[in-house]
Amino acid sequence: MLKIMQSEIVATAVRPQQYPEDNLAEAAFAGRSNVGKSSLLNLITGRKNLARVSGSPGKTQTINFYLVNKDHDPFRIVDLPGYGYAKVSKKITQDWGVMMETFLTTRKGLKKVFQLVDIRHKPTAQDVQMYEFLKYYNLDGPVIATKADKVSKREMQKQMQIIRNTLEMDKDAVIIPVSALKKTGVDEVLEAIEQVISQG
Ligand SMILES: Nc1nc2c(ncn2[C@@H]2O[C@H](COP(=O)(O)OP(=O)(O)OP(=O)(O)O)[C@@H](O)[C@H]2O)c(=O)[nH]1
Ligand SMILES: [Mg+2]
Repeated sequence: MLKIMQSEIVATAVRPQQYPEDNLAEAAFAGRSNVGKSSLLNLITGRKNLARVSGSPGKTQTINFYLVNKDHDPFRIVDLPGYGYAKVSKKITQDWGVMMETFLTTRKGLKKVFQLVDIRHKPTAQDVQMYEFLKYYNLDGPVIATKADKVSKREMQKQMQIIRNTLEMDKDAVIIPVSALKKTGVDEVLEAIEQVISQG
């Protein structure tokens, strides 16, 4: 079982020249702004403030690279900037698109992208678009249903089925419910990361 012993931010990028230069294996987190990407990173690394978390959407606007376990079987987790929050200019939306597409289509060490969706809601049109894009490039990894503490056990099953149907996930594709608040789902996410990182 993967254990995260050590983690640190190693790059903050908006363009490829700012990416780490080597092709170390990477897994990335994508999803709507405010869905809980940075919180998930903090949860699995056991670090409260590794990635900045905020109540106001649009906190992470750069591609942030985190080096994990640098002394033993190192890999990177990449926290991607969120999409879908209101009040952004057309220019920022365009820049976001270029930044994401460039990263997702050129990154040699990138194994899979974990798509995060809020367990309470049906995935948005942008979530669907994002997941389709990932599938097209064979980058679709497990889907993470965040904020699982906000629903009952029964509701959880129902919502997961809605997520599966709306994203048109493959039968064998996995959804992992996670709560950063209750600290649940960590082992499942670590196991999924281990699997993704070790793939050829
Ligand atoms: N109840 C609950 N709240 C959560 C959970 N995960 C995140 N949040 C809250 O949701 C808000 C946004 O979390 P972030 O981790 O900053 O979200 P993000 O996806 O990184 O957002 P951007 O950086 O804007 O893309 C914060 O107020 C978090 O405390 C969770 O599992 N349960
Ligand atoms: Mg963030």
